[in-house]
Amino acid sequence: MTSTPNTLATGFVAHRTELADRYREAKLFAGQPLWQPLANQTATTPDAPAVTDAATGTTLTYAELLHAADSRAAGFIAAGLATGDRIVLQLNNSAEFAITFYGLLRAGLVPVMTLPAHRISEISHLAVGSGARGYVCDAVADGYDYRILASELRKQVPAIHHVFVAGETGEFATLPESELPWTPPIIDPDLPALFLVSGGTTGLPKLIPRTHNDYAFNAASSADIAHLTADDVYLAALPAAHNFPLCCPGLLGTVAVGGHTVFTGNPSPESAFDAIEKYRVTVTALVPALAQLWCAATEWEPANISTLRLLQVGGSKLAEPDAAAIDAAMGPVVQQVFGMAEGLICYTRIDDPRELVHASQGSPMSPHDEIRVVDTDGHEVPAGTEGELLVRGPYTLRGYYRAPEHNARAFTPDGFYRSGDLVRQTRSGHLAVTGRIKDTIVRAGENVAADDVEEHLLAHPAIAHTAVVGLADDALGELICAVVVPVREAAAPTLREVRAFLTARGLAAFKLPDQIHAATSLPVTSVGKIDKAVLRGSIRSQVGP
Ligand code: OOB
Repeated sequence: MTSTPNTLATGFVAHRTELADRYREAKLFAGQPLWQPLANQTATTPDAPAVTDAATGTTLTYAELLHAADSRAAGFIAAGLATGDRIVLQLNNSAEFAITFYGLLRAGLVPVMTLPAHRISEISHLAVGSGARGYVCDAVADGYDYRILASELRKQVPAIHHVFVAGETGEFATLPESELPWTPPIIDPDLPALFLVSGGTTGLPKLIPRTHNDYAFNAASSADIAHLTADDVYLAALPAAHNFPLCCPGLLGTVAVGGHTVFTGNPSPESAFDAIEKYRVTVTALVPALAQLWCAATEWEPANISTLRLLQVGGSKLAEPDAAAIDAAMGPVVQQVFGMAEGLICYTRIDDPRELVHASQGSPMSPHDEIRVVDTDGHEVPAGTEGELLVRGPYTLRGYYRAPEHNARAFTPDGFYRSGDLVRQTRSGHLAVTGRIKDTIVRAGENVAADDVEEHLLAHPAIAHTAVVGLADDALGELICAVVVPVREAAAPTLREVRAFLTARGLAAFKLPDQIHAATSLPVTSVGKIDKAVLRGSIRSQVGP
């Protein structure tokens, strides 16, 4: 086994570049550790509620959260961990998540933010890639025993010396606590504070270093755009380690303004609506499939959710009619969010006209975000034309961690990240996401964007959800296969009906589905996006190779 040096140096040290000078002159960066806002809020409003665990009803004030984080930090250090060590963090949504996350930051340890749905192949890959020395997990959550994963990880990755378990620890150590005196180490705010994992649905996830400076900027700017104040209550319903509920504005943005974050591990409307009513939640973030479910549930769920003023929806494309339907059901609450763990976040703004909020995925968070929309030759296309989105900016990565070969392809020579997303940009600077470069089907030599066909299919009154995938075919290269989930109590339309419907909507003949499969649900990734790789596999196993 090759040994990985114990270093956080990323090979692209942002603060030495001319761009970093530009950001510094614009005073974008606080030059402080990412935990600083927690310490500041504790100094000003120690008794204000900071985090609540909806499952147990436990609330910690700012003073209690900082104290709990510090005793955890002291515990990690007493266990033998040292500043700069990477720790794989895999906790479900709970107050323990916040305590442990801030504990790691206060100790100068660097969390690798994995999601509860990750399993041994992803966790061991991320542990090796980050050179981690420790792993923190729940004992059992959502019916899954993470201690089994932990044992396997210890076998596969001997560098993992420390395993800490929340709950019944089994053979492992408990989440550490120590009241020994200890002071947080001085850190370089241009080094990574944490690693996010890439959200791509193909291949193994990659490590995205986020510095103290860039991530604090992400949190503060997002809070500003959400008009977040100390009176806001943010519900973390998506997995809290994901960039969206963690920092857009999420937990970190809420802490930045002294607000209250409520964690729930159960985003179903039955459970989440009760939490909204009980804690008077004002802001939350969902993926489109959940937002649609909530929208439908407003018809039968009795809980009063009228405190909710902002429902952020992102992670995958929210279709225009669905955005309008949510507003109609819940008041003008929708904010579309098009973001990526790699950096760039686009938001619709609270005072944008509602039609724009429904029809676009927003505009970049910072005036310092530089956007290019390019054709396959890398030339910029005019406004209104579809192209690949390239981005460079103060909080967008300059390279994946320890991935020089991949970085050579993923960035332009002048440092723009090639997002792989297809977008159209309006003259006002708003972006509409039109697809993914890899999410195209090549049928008889024609390129068909899956999203394009999906949007037309969703207009069918009997179709609630759909995903369009390509299936290998000897004659045509690929066939267009539509998997549809019918609306409640409706039968899925037949292939003939769907083709007639799409033709009537003016869809080109070469984009019409060749196959249709009815399903009761669609497989989703760790954060709830449709998992097309799994879908393709299951269709293949149904119809044969
Ligand atoms: C968020 O982050 P990731 O890293 O899990 O996934 C990023 C990718 C984007 O490149 C894009 O392909 C897709 O997810 N995406 C959207 C979208 N938001 C993300 N595609 C269409 N419409 C949208 N609104 O997913 C993420 C991170 C922070 C905030 C929000 C989402």
